[in-house]
Amino acid sequence: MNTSPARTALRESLDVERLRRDFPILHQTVYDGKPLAYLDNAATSQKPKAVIEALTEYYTRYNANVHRALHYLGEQATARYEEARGKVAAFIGAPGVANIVFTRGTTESINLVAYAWGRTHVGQGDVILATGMEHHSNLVPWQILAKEKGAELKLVPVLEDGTLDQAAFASLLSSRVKLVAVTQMSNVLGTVNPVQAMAEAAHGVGAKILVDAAQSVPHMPVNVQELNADFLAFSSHKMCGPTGVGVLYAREEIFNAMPPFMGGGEMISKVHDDHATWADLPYKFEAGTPNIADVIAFGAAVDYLSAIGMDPIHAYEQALTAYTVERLEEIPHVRIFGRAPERGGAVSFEVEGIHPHDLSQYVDQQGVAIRAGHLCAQPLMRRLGVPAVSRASVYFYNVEREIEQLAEAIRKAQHFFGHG
Ligand code: 7TS
Repeated sequence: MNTSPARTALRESLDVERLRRDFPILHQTVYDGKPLAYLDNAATSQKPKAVIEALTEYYTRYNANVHRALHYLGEQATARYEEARGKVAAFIGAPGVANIVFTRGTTESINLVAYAWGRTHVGQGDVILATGMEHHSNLVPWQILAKEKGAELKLVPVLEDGTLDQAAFASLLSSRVKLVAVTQMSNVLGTVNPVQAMAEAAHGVGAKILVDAAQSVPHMPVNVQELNADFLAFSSHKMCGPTGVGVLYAREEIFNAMPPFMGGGEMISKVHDDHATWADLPYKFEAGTPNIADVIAFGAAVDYLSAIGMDPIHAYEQALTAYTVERLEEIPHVRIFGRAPERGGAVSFEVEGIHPHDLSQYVDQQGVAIRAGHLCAQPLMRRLGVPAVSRASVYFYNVEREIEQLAEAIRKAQHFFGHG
């Protein structure tokens, strides 16, 4: 009988077995009858019935284009679409709906900032400061911008324990820095970065801060005003919502000072033969017919998470992550990457002598879904000195027995591949 503190904390938090019943996909066996253990939540989360039903309901009862149709269905669709915006604004503590632009995902949100804000606010000799643990989607857009503008892109180094080198960050800050682009939680190391303090420091030199919240908003309470973020980006699909929807939050005065990203229908006020004026926020940044169905279902996902509460979700995941680390550490020849004191539920590791791709394929045959590869963080892989890692990532619907299934599968893999 295991009586670890992690296990005790787990027992005392969420009623996970009840919540699991909301997720039809979790209750199946794969291959020759292995129970499915889905531990790839950092890539995408599963969807509860309420979200799946919101999609079906939209298409069966009130499918219509938004913001234009003066008929019953159009008004229903518009009302639900805008309701979702209000739910998202409240969920992240934004002052209002003008701060919330719907995009296709975190990647598009960051590119919107790079194109619309970056091209007007970053010039020759300016500095963009990102970090050595960014996902490619919070790095490549800045590389493109820096190259085009003759600006310099610098990276805050990652320390041995998986935290950012805050002394280096302080020394890299100067009046030349126009933007600090940082992830709130690393999708590889799990590290939670002190973005509130980093925002204060960035503002101290007159820079803006963009927070990549793709891995934080789904897992912990996030309040944009407490963080003092200028921009914040995240994706619906990592937080129980559908794919194809993301959010860009920005301060109103920043959005107002930005030109549009894309031109087209719905983002205009008046169009003349040779020029146009722009719609009010947030519509200025939502050209064309938006992803109506998925935005509405995303609203249902936000309702679902809010009803459970982000504090209990966070507490449960902290305990389950600690339990995951404990179980993996017991296995000989397993090395975990990242030891940050503040961390979330992405646990990357290597098993000596077994390539991460072979390992993930082997554990998959045992019913366990994990991810292997560079995890869209090649600069960080170089820093870690590995071409790829294996990663288990939990959400609030995961349970101890799935972690045990993973540990057992790794031990079996060690026998199979003749290591350990
Ligand atoms: N930023 C971070 C920190 C991420 O983890 C991801 C996706 C993105 C941005 C991009 O989000 P998207 O919704 O626009 O694709 N991360 C992962 C992952 O770790 N495995 O698959 C996708």
